[in-house]
Amino acid sequence: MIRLHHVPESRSMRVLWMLHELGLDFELAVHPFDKSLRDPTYLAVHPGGRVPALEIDDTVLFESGAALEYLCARHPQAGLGCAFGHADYADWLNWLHFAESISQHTAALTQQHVAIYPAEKRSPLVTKLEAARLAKLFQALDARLSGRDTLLESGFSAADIGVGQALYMAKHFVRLGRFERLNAYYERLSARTAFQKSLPADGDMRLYQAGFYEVLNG
Ligand SMILES: N[C@@H](CCC(=O)N[C@@H](CS)C(=O)NCC(=O)O)C(=O)O
Repeated sequence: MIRLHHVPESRSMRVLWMLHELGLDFELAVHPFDKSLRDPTYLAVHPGGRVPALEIDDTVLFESGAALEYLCARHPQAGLGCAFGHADYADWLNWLHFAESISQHTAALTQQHVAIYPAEKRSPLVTKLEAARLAKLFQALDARLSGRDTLLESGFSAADIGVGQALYMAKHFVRLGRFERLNAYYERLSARTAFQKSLPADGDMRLYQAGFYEVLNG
């Protein structure tokens, strides 16, 4: 039994994308992005009341990076992971978890632009600093992609799934078009069938109502 607890357009999308890449059968439990994530029934699955939570038989993975690593180890034939001793192993780990470096700033920006009410409580300074820090990470990725189509020498991997999904969220706050290689990379990733299948379904609640949120004026 595989069950993914998911909020559309959130970090759980990276696990959803991975499940689709692997072609597995699974159940999708779609949650609203609200305080129901802190209900005792859900806290029994994810102790922090967050998404994703991936249930596989009696095991629960409640960190997106851990879930991707676990699925890679469980399905080595798919070639999305990288074994210790492989020339790309350290790069695979670094870039797989780089997704979370991106997502922490995206989460801060989502909070500022989307979650905080009333709007006058939002901080122009925080939006400026967090967008600048995100842009610095985009710059690092753009440099990494010089002469490469994927983050690893050995080709498409779970690292591209983690980072590609992080970019899906982050591009609401820093424009990818400023970074030519990164933009082309994201275009390639988002054209994948499994990525398309991980997008919100018709009628799903959206985290982002706007395509882009400018730094606030203060
Ligand atoms: N490091 C965790 C972060 C999980 C996380 O914070 N997820 C967000 C959605 S992107 C969430 O569930 N937020 C709910 C909340 O803050 O109440 C992971 O990668 O799984």
